[in-house]
Amino acid sequence: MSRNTEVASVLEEYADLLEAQDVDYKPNTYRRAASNIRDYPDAVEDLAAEGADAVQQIDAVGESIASKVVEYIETGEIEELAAEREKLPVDIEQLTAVEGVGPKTVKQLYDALGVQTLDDLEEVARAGDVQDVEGFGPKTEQNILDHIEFARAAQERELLGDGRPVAEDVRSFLADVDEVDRVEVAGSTRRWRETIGDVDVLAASDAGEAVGEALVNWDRVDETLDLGPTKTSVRMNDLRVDLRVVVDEEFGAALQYFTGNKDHNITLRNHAIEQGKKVNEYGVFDVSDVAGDAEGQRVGERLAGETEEGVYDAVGLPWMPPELREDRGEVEAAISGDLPDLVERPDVRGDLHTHTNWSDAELSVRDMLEAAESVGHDYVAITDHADGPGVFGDTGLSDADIREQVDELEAARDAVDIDVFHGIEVNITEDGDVVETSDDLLADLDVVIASPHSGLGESGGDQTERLVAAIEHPGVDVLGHPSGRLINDRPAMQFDPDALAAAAADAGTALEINSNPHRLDLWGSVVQTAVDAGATIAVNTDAHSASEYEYIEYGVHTARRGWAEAGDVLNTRDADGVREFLE
Ligand code: DGT
Ligand code: CA
Ligand code: CA
Ligand code: ZN
Repeated sequence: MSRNTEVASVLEEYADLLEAQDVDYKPNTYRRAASNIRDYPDAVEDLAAEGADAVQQIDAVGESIASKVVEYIETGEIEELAAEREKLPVDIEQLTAVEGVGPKTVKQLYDALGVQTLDDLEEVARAGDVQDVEGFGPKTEQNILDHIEFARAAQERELLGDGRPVAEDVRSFLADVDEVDRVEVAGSTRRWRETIGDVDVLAASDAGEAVGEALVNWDRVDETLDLGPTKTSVRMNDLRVDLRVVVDEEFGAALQYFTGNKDHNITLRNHAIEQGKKVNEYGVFDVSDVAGDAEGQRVGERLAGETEEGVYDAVGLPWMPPELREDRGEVEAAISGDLPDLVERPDVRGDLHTHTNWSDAELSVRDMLEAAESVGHDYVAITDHADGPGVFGDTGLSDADIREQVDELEAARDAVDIDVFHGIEVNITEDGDVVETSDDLLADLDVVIASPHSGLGESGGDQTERLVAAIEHPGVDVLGHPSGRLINDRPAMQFDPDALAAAAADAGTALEINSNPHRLDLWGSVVQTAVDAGATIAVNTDAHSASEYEYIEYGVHTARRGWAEAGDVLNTRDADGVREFLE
């Protein structure tokens, strides 16, 4: 992969340091640029090699940011950033990961108490020193203590959205290595878990040494952690990549084993034991005639191991998609023949949540429609932000704005060959109402998404009532990113999944899977509860740019982690089917 993520986080650090010093506007300009660089489909270092002008192709990247990007790529540092770091020598990324601690708080705590790291922060909060700092109190101090653990845990796992592209690149690199017979991604990345500890890749080869050598000599690898004939580990893009090499004959068993998760493997092994069989990373073995004290992993009659299908088949089960392998009842369902027929990417026919330059995105209505058409959608909904609590600055639309947007939408409609829905994303107030958008207007629009944008995090206590009220609001069609979580940055609101699911099924309001890799909200276990209760799921991207339409893949795999079939997902229907649901 490219260095886009790395460059983005450097710019974000600069933005935080500027904000800490009370600089206006600039921090947000840098953050917007950082976010676009992170999501830019081409490698920022290639643009930088062409010069600052080329870097400016990226939306929201102006002259001064572009020259800093070039400086960073060329020298490994940015002089102005180094100066800011000297003024405020703290680990600002780590500290601002604590909910409720922003850049300005970091500066106050540094000035008053010399806090530089998360450990320092924990120490002074435990000692009760934070509440004595001017502008702080016992409540803030407790809040910090409550959220330190989450911030710490968040640093240990990476986003699937960062790991998946690396895993795919490693796989295609290894597929071209002569000594490699087969190669697959394994582990949590293959199960599409929303965060990953490391990336696991499995190769089949008779020449493990050469395969490991090939990987560590690849120019994309930043550091070799371990090199050997069966196991090689490297660091790439700040991720750990574990490569295992096995013989082709045992590839299926190894793939099954290293895909996990651990609990799924244990349940599967126990199922095998009941049949006098043994499943391990080398194969499936009939051990019914083997003496209890027989040594070794490859004992008894070998039944399977070359393919994963063979492994499951040898214990009387159908192969099951990796997304299901979380030990949430999949082995039992496989035994009784009740595995779901999971939704697939091609089933999805449109996107019901997108933004334009009418609110906080860059592209015009027409550009977003054309982009939707070019990713192959049959329809798309434009759903810009309404005014309301939690909506960034003045980017939210008033009723009058929305009425005005109709004209532009009508004009743009003719430019594309897909169905277009006009919608809005309204804000759920703390008491569950949706405000500042009149009921009349909501009734006139094709689709209304209600999302929480304020009162987020877990500090507000149980928010079930608030979310259920929004679900039951007669104007609302879809509950958007229901928990408000930002993975590793902001915890999900607390709510009761059963209550949410039942209310959604009852009211005929769809529950969103927001496909943005920073959100993936809702997620597997809650989706499974919703699907069980008969609720409808909407897999949306919340695209704020053309490239973000591609996030749909993450949403689809998240739906699969929730056992969703095509019939459970609103946007697998054709446009008329969606219209019927919305009415
Ligand atoms: P991660 O990396 O924390 O996101 O999660 P995974 O699932 O990728 O776990 P990882 O990388 O530690 O190991 C890869 C797979 O190997 C895991 O999903 C299941 C298997 N595995 C690892 N350790 C054990 C174990 O102690 N017992 C069993 N049954 N399987 C294991
Ligand atoms: Ca892993
Ligand atoms: Ca691993
Ligand atoms: Zn949105």
